[in-house]
Amino acid sequence: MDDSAYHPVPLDFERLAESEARARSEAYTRAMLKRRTVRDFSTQPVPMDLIENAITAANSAPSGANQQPWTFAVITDPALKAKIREAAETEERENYGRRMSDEWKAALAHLGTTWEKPHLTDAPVLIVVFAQSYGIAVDPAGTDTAQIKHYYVTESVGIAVGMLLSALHLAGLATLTHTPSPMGFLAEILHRPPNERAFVVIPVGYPADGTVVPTLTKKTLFDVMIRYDAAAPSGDEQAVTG
Ligand code: IYR
Repeated sequence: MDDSAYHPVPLDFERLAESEARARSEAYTRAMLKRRTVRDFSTQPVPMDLIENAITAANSAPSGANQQPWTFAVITDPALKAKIREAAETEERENYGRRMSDEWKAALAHLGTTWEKPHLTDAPVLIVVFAQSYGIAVDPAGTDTAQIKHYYVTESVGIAVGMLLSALHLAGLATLTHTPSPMGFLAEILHRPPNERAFVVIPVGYPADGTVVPTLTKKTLFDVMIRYDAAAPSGDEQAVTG
C-alpha cells in the first residue's frame, strides 16, 4: 500500500440509545413503505433546493475507490423535456411494438405501462443519471487529458440512485425510475462527454390529481432475509427454529 496517500481522520459517529435507534428505524421504514412509483405527474414546479439536497445526499453514496462515477443532469427546460420525450417514445414504440418478447410484455401487464411517456413532459424536473465508465483527467495546463479507470461503476451508481430515490421520497416528492431502451439518445441530446452513459431517467414532481397506481405487493421479510445465527446451546428452550 502507498501509505503517503492515506490520511485518516477520527470517525464522526453518534452512538444512539437503542430506543432512539428503534424509533428512527421504524419511522424511516414506515416512510419508505409509502413510496410508490408514480407515472402521472402534475406540472406544478418543485423547489429546486429539494432537488439539490437529494442529489447532495446521493452524491454521498459509497462508490468504488470513492470515484463517484456519476453525473446528475437536472432538466426543467420544457423544450429539452419535449425532445427527450419524443426520442424516448420513438424507442418505446419499437419496444412495445416489436422488440419486447411476449413474455416480457406479460411480466409488465400488471403495471399498465405503454410506449407513451407523458410524464417526461408533465413532470417539472427530469433527473437523468449518467454513469461515468471512466474518468477524464485534465493536466494543469488544460491541454492534455488522460483516462482514469473507474471501478464498480454500475454498483456505485445503483447505490447512489437508491439513495436519491429515498431522499426525494422523504422530501415529499414523487418519482418514476424510467429506463428507456436503448438510452443512447440522452447523452446526445444533453451533450454529455464520451465517458458518460445514461443509467436511468427519473421524472420528479407531485402526483397528478386522481393518480392511481397498480396494485402491488412486496415480498415479505421472511421471503428475502435468511438468518445465519450461531446454534443455540443444546437444551436451550429458547432455540430459534424458524
Ligand atoms: N422501459 C419500458 C418498459 C419497462 C420495463 C420494465 I423491466 C419495467 O419495470 C417497466 C417498464 C418502459 O419504460 O415502459
